[in-house]
Amino acid sequence: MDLSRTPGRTAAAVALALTGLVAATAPAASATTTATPSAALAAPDIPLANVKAHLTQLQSIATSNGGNRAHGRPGYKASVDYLKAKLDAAGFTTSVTTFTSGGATGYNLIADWPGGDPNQILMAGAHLDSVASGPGINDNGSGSAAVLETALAVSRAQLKPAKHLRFGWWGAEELGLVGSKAYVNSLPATERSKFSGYLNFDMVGSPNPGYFVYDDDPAIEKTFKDYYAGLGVPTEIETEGDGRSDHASFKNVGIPVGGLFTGASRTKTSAQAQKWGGTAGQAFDRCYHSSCDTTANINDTALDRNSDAIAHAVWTLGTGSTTPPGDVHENTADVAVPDNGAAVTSSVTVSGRTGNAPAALQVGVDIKHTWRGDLVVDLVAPDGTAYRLKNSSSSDSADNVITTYTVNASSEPANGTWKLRVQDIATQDTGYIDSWKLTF
Ligand code: DTR
Ligand code: CA
Ligand code: ZN
Ligand code: ZN
Repeated sequence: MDLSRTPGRTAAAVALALTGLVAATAPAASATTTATPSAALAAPDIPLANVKAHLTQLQSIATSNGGNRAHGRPGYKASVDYLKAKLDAAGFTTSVTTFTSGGATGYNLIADWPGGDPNQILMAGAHLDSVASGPGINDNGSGSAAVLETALAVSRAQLKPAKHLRFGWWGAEELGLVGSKAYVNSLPATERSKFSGYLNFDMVGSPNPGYFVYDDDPAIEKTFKDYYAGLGVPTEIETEGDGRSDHASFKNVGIPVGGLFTGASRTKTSAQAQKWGGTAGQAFDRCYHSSCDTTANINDTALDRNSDAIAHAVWTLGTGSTTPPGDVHENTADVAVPDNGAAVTSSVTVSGRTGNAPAALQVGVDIKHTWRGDLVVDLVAPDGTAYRLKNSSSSDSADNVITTYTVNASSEPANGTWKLRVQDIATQDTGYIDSWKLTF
């Protein structure tokens, strides 16, 4: 970052700078906000009492089975059986798949809601296992029960979504995402490419709650942030858990992911207590991985808000318009951008299309970088033609470039290897390409 700059321009001016600085040296692009799906149906309220009734059942199961619902223990399979019975009665097509971890059999529960485009799967999931030291009501009965009740709400509504809805409850997450990894590994690449997204919910009722949104896929992140903005509840990017829950299993194979989190063993700051209430200087969940993670270890407001947010996301992402498969090409591999250094690129290879690219090619960009004014960003077509997406700006001190550009690429054959090229042209700020995608 060049200290001689004069940061502090208004967001509007910076936004103008971002779009107004598109250079004349290359075919222009115009920045737009990420398109949201066409009109989606409104989600119903998820009754908190129903979610808490599931937690009471999970507590009872733990109490009757040695005090936990851990992998390899009877309390875990009893938890699976409880949820499966509810889902079968509600008309879901369920399956229980097995895997082995630590010499013990593990179980994943998968529930498909009949109908929707089988080539556009939207999945919501949560790990159902607890640690051995306690009943795991917040971690992760809360996520499991909220996802279950959302699925039951789909059934009550007899929803006919555009996409195919799938729900999953994972075993052995506490041993290292074992169940979700086994599930993803069992999917052939042709199946994985059908997933439009995986939504993960692990600890969504913490007693001293924060409101954290995963910052992985921009469209999913926006769906949750818009929901909370509608409640007037500020959110923060979830930073405690990259790779620490089941969404990582899906992200690692290129499936767009997102989710919500209310906090674990980290301590709530004064600033966070100011905006969210609760107790500063105390962990978000003092009973994390402990025997006191019981039904008393739940904040009802957080659980209610997050249950409703889950339903909002399933309805919004599941019933909106769908992009036909093969039209979206994404690369989620992180690429470091050297400080004040050479340009780096991230590629996607397009094949099987006919003719040229569209006049409104959508370029979704997710670059994590402090002082984004350092960055110059181009789309490079297979024949080497560069389309300037973003120019540098001596005053744009904001972080991150998360937006969708529209490029007139109608003179470019669609098939071939397209590149996103990013260069940091000033010192002292660093970052990386988190992901980017082309939508034809
Ligand atoms: N790994 C989860 C708890 C956890 C810790 N950080 C995050 C971030 C996002 C989701 C979950 C978590 C567990 O102990 O189950
Ligand atoms: Ca509710
Ligand atoms: Zn845990
Ligand atoms: Zn957990």
